[in-house]
Amino acid sequence: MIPEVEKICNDIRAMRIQGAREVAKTAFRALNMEAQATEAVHTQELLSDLLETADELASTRPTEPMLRNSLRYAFSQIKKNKPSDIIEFKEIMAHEEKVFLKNLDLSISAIAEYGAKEIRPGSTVLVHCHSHTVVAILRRTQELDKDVRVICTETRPRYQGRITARELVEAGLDVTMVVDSAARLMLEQEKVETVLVGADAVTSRGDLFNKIGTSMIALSAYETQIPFYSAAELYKFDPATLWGQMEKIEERDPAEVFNANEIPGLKIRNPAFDVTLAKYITAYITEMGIVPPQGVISMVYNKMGIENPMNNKR
Ligand code: RUB
Repeated sequence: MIPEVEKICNDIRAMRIQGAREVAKTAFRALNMEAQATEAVHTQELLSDLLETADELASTRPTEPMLRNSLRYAFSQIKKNKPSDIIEFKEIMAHEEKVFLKNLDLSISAIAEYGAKEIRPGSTVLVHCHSHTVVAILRRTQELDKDVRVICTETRPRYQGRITARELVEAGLDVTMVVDSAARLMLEQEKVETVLVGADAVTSRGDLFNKIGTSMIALSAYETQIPFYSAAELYKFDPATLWGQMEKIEERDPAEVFNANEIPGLKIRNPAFDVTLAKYITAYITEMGIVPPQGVISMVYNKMGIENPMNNKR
């Protein structure tokens, strides 16, 4: 692997690059960088080098199907185009990177449009962590002069809420930050009308994997009857869950939480994500429209142009 790609892997692990879509975009770019820098002579040799690089990239964040799906897409395009030599191989990779990134731009614009329509002018939205997709929706509400107020959690232990806060304040929104455990109180006190979070993984049952703490907020929203939305590109769908495989929850360095040496004997756990069951989710905001959790699979089949196998069952 070239040093630039090694650095990218480290940056993703250390969360200098964070948020599922940014991780996926960067991984695709890294794969192309590796292809362009190759000294391989045969296409087969380059393919096996890239498979190794892809494994390394995919292992950087275990709870990220969008990362794995984007790498899979790159290989599917290589397979489809059957490059006859290294030059053609490189051209395909460069072209596919452009296509992939352009499509992601189109998706996020569509999600921003659908999401912004769903938010009532003058209302208050509660968000958690930092999602580029959620920020895009809220920026769009600002362009539409919707005068939306935002409550954002700080998001322990890595404080991604600060990124959200900075980006939204810069976009001109009225933003208030609270500690994570104040979310329940804020829903009522601040008369929140919409809870809006991103997505790391969506399963075949429509369950959502997102930043740790999301499920507690979803439960509170359910209890207080406040609609709970997740803004999720269909690339967040994990096909492995169709066959019953559980999404892995990334467990990060305990030192992000606290220096355990200060209290000898103390144990610390640091799970990065949790699961919110479909029944607590009002809808997913996807690039193909707003759908209830049960509808995500049909959308995925639709987008990928795959016939839903259940349609043929009698
Ligand atoms: C970020 C997070 C985000 C999703 C979606 O977690 O949970 O809600 O990744 O983000 P982390 P996006 O900071 O650990 O990566 O909308 O940008 O894909």
